[in-house]
Amino acid sequence: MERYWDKSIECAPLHELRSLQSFRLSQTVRRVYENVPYYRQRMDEAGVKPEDIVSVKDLHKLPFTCKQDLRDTYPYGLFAVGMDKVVRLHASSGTTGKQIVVGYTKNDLNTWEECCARALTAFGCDNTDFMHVSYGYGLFTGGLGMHYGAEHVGMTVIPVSVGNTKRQITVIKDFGSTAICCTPSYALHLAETMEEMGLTKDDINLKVGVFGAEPWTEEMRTQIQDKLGIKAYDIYGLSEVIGPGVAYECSAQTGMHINEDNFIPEIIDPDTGEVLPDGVQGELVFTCITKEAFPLIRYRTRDIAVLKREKCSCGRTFIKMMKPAGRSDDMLIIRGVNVFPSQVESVLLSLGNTSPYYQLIVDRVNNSDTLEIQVEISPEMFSDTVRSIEDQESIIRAAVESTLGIAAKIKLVEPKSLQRFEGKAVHVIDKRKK
Ligand code: DLL
Repeated sequence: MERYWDKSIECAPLHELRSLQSFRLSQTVRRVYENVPYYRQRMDEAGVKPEDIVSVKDLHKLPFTCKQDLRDTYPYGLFAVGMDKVVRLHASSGTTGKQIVVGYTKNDLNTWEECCARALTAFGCDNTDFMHVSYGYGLFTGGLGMHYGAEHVGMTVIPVSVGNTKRQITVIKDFGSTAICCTPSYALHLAETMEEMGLTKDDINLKVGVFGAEPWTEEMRTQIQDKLGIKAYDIYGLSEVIGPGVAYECSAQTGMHINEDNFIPEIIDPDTGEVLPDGVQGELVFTCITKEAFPLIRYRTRDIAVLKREKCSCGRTFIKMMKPAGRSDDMLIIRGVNVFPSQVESVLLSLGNTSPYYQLIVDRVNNSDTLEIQVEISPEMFSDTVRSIEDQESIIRAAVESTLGIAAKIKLVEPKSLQRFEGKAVHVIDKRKK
């Protein structure tokens, strides 16, 4: 039976949800106009006044906010309350440039806990569960976000953070963890380490995995579920908007429901900014309508996704976002063709006997882009003949070419020779960016 944290809102009729969103949006816009000079200036430039925004239908009149705006106002320029009301700061990892800072009031932390509690309840967790948190604690929102969300549900939280994988497995085994949250790539690394320690999924008590913070494919889900003996769920979020819990899967696992009473999503054409209809792929944009300290207006996430409002078997009415293909800044353009690392992952894992560890190396030789895909072979294949390894390379080459539409050099490498990651995995080395 489907379980809800707050059925009245998660399954609210659409017209009720819309009027709540419209009310909260108009209030938020008024507040940022009054309290944040940056928003006031941008709205004045666009010729929009707070009174022009009375419903969700008016959203498109507002200017976008992008990562550069956050950098330009670093550190606190977009905060809408005084620092005396701010009780927590987090920061984005800053892998794609200068870091940005986000702030939370006490109410914002409550909102965040609620969002994560809804997700965990949809995943079947309750106060009888033990939650092993292996997201990093610190400025990254993964650790503390899931920590307080799980406590809110009443789960027994085990705040392990990242690192020391063998010890993590001992903790999972000895403390009887029934749920785990970490990046999907780290879940695979845990499974691999467990095997090295001579343990199987029958030696642990895990039932549920809460995975997000990086793109992962359905094929990866199958591998993780098989290796750890769990049901793996997807959770989405970003620091700028609140952290994990912006969207979450339900039992249907056909997309993630967005907590629409807090965040209004839109999909836009990343080149023109035009709002696209549901079902069309584009860049995901969020407007925060309940946040006090850091209420972003039409924030361009750079995540490429599709929104679908359809009747869900779980009963929730919140719109669903399909698994994001990746970020527009992770998208590689190789000889004019758009390539997401997640597409390569999908091809590799669908072929069966390759491992989920891979790396894309992009370079430019004689003014032409080159793509090499290094894939770890499974330990069983390692003992095979050179001939059969070559055969495997050509099978992968053909599959990659037919899916991506470009040729790639495939290089099979020894088991465990590629780097493992405790947080977000890095799958691309782009030497053209030197
Ligand atoms: O990664 C927050 C988070 C922590 C989400 C734990 C889920 C679980 P940032 O470090 O700001 O915040 O990175 C946000 O990560 O824009 C996406 O590109 C990517 N991302 C997050 N969740 C998913 C997901 C956290 N489920 C960026 N699938 C986002 C694909 C995801 N990508």
